[in-house]
Amino acid sequence: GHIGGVLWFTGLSGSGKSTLAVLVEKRLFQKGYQSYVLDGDNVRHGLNANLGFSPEDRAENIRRIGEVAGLFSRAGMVAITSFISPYRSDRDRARTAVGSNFHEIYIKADVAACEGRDPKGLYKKARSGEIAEFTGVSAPYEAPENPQLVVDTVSQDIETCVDQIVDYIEEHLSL
Ligand code: GGZ
Repeated sequence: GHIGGVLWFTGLSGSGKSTLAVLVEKRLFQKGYQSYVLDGDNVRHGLNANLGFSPEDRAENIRRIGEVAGLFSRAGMVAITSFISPYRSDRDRARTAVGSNFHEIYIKADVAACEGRDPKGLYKKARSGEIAEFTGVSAPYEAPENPQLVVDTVSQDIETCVDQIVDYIEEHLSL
């Protein structure tokens, strides 16, 4: 039957989460599935506009996103969440809020690779101290220990990564 799910992307800034989220959403749309990307643009600017990047604010950011993603999932849609979500405990809480149908997908790229890309110049600002508590530079990133899927964006091109995620979805979500 048609049931929804949550594809919970986690990874550093610049790892490719948002790029992949949008491309996966497009592929799901072409297959006739309802999906929706939750990301900084539509969540941090709205629902979570009062939150910053302290550990407490990140925890609350992820808590709310977990609840919203759970609602999408229960409405029968596939929510693709694109947030760094650096703390294991916060991701585990999101998993609990969603229930089964939570799929943790590690968008894997190390700090050196992300810093080399630095599309928005944020790593540069983090190194100079202009941005404080920047994940991977001056704030921690706790890599997933048992993710459902690891997508390596350093050693694979973007289309291969999209294919890997879509293949996973077709195998593990009952859409
Ligand atoms: C990390 C920051 C920070 C700090 C602003 N640390 O590359 P981006 O710009 O578009 O993605 C980053 C985004 C991270 O927000 P999340 O909601 O995903 O973070 S978390 O899950 O940890 O709550 C980056 C920008 O916001 N950004 N300051 N200090 N990223």
